[in-house]
Amino acid sequence: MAIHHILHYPDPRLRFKAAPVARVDDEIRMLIDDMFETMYAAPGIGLAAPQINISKRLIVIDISEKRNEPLALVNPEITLREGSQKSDEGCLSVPGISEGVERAARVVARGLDRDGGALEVEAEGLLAVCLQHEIDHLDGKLFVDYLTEMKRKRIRKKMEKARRQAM
Ligand code: GNR
Ligand code: NI
Repeated sequence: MAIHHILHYPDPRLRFKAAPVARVDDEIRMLIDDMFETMYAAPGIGLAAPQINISKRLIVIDISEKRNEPLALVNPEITLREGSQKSDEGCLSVPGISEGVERAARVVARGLDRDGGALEVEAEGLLAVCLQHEIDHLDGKLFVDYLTEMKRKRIRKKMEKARRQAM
């Protein structure tokens, strides 16, 4: 297993639309294991493959306190959205920033599990937020896109400055 480097906003590679996974094989399962390792190490409650520069439709999530309820979804899709909730979001690709975002309160998502079987997840609260946040990553969308242009610009400047200072 390996911990991967996480891309930071405004890296253009975070904006690509990721390609569907054709077959859930051992290579995909290894990638899922690496994504969990990277997410737990970060630490984060979710990770999408594009964040580690892999343009495939793969997400992993664990919102449990004990970090022992891993959920991996291949080619995930949201099939139902209901209601709305506003909550503070962060992103491993936008470190140090937390802002309120309005999302659906309840969602149903479906995809494939690590064995290639069909998996449907009904979610509300934080899990619903996380599913929407991760699936957005697969379409090149970031939580900062829901903020005002002024806030997004301020965040982008801050990230660019942090990058310059790290060089
Ligand atoms: O670790 C994460 N925390 C988080 C908090 C509130 C809403 C969404 C998230 S997802 C984020 C990890 C991440 O960037 N996943 O793409
Ligand atoms: Ni994120």
